[in-house]
Amino acid sequence: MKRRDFFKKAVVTASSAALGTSMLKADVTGQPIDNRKVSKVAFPEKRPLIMYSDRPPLLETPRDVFTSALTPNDLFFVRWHMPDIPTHIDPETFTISVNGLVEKELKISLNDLKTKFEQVEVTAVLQCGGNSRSAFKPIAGGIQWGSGAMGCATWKGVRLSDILDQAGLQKDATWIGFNGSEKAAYYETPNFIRELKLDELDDHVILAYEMNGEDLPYLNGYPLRLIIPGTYSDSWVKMISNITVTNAYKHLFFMDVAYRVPDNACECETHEKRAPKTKPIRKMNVKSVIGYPTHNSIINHKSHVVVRGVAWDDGHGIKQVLVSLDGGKNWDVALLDDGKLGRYAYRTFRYSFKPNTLGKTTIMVKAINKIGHTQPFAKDIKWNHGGYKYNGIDEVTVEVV
Ligand SMILES: Nc1nc2c(c(=O)[nH]1)N[C@H]1C(S)=C(S)[C@@H](COP(=O)(O)O)O[C@H]1N2
Ligand SMILES: [Mo]
Repeated sequence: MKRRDFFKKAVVTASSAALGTSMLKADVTGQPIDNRKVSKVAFPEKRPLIMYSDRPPLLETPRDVFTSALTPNDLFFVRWHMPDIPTHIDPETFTISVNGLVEKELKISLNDLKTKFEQVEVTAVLQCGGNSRSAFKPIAGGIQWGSGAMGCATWKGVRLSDILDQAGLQKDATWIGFNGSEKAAYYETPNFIRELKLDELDDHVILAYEMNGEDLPYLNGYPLRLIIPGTYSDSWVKMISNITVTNAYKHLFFMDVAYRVPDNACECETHEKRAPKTKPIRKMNVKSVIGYPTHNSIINHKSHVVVRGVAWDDGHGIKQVLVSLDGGKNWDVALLDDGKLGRYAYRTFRYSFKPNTLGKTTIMVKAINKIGHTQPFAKDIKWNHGGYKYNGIDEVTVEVV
């Protein structure tokens, strides 16, 4: 660009900013960045993943893993807010304490947890509220995740309600705080604590020690983590050391500032005009991700291609997954798996076609849930400054040769 043209352009931008509303049009949201390479190094119990930071560990699962309903433990994404994660936990001496407004304070060992309570299992999607954040334009604050800040596993553990029953709640108990075991590197940073209102917690909420039939991987919260099916995972506290029952909400950084969206009907705002009120992100919206093929794959002309991927929501259940090969004009129904893993799990889908035109082909996928909610086109996604809850229609572009 010539210098003169640059100035011309700068003038155009300035005048459209003055118009205000035309700035809104510039806030077009696109597709998440989903073709990043995996790191050359791997963390213990993990295969190489897409790495954003090693301290704290921030690891993303590559898109091509999302062709099966269960995400393998060693490919499961990792997100920690604080760098100082304990490096050693002794399962023989580990206990979790339950205190605060309870009749009887408890200290439960792992062994007690596994032998003295009813053992339950739930298959559920764990998705960070910031998953796919890299799609937001202008850029939204936080890790620029592609679509792999999520996974689905079968979690085994004990119902939180059974533990609270054993402790016995006092009459004015209203909030339950969960502490992670890690520490911040600087004393100004608060520890990772989440508070949940008692009435938000149902029987599906469990304290899990097992993931897909094995101990939790260390980085996914060994030896115990909270599982809250249907909700974004910011409250699924890992490496829980302590459960404290209170009668008043304490103002906590991770509850008051992060993982919140505008408290208005569209849950949206603009870069220039922030929404005055916010609310926690909580329930997941309906979404689907294509696992195969991936971006820029080479596909043979007239060969038999089976598009595969996963779809999920907050537990209402997926009704249909639709595929478009013409930019979203026509949609065709994909085949869904039998749904045996339950309403909180991924439903896998498949869709066969024979590419009959050469060159670039874009495959688009959208899911519809049982209450009729679906995914908007990426360009119609509403912006929020935290970059949360992205669920635009997914697409990959392949090369037919
Ligand atoms: N103790 C602790 N638990 C935590 C967090 C954390 O930083 N510390 N991050 C939360 C967030 S924001 C996410 S997305 C999930 C990530 O879980 P994973 O690392 O098992 O994928 O853990 C949640 N639980
Ligand atoms: Mo998260």
